[in-house]
Amino acid sequence: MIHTGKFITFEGIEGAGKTTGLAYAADYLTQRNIPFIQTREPGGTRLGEAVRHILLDAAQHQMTSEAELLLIFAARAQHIQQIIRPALAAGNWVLCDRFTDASYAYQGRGRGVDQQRIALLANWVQQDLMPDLTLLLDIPAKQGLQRARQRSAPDRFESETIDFFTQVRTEYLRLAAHEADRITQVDATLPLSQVQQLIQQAIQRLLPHDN
Ligand code: Z5A
Repeated sequence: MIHTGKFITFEGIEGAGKTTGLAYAADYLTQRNIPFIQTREPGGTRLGEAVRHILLDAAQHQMTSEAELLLIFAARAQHIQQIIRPALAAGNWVLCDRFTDASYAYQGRGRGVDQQRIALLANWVQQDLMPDLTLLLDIPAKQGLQRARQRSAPDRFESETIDFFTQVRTEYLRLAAHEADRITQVDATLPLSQVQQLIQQAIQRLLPHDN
């Protein structure tokens, strides 16, 4: 049997706590001597980080929804081939801040791109690659934005309205209901210690029994 690592993605709207949750998961795997890498989308490769810079640039306000989607999938194709697949094949776990669910939520529900087009691109660039576990950190849009906007000047996505992020959240919740085996929904409004406990429980289910 080929030994492969597990692929865990973190999703949620702006300010839900994905980055905080991923850092906790990284500590948890470190304590158990499980080899892993941590990465993010858009990004994770030189090309992906360059694309990320374009995508987040507030000056790119004329970017069309189609161009946005294709840039995201170009970065994803590079990320999968250069980083994710080789890491998993070498037995490493992969912790990834956002993946394709974000495309259904942001570009599909948020921007109104046909979900079937997104599915077509996903099938093309991912083939059989799917996360083993997706942690959906769920928070109402207003609360998430309050957390996120305490930080810095808003980027191109962060400048969107509450309605936009409410739509994005709705799609994430729909995906979680539809793919309950893969997606674990975590109430991100809970105190951090409880959120971490829920993340730990979900990851534990992926561990071999002797770990
Ligand atoms: N995007 C897309 O459109 N389509 C795609 O396919 C992909 C991405 C892959 C960049 O993503 C943009 O890319 C994203 C969608 C688009 N834009 N938006 N929105 P990103 O992941 O880099 O950006 P982000 O959503 O802006 O991440 P974020 O704002 O850093 O949020 P976060 O990682 O979820 O939150 P955090 O940094 O962990 O926590 C935020 C604050 O809350 C921080 O001060 C924490 O200490 C605090 N926090 C966290 N948890 C708690 C709890 N439980 N209680 C209290 N406070 C907490």
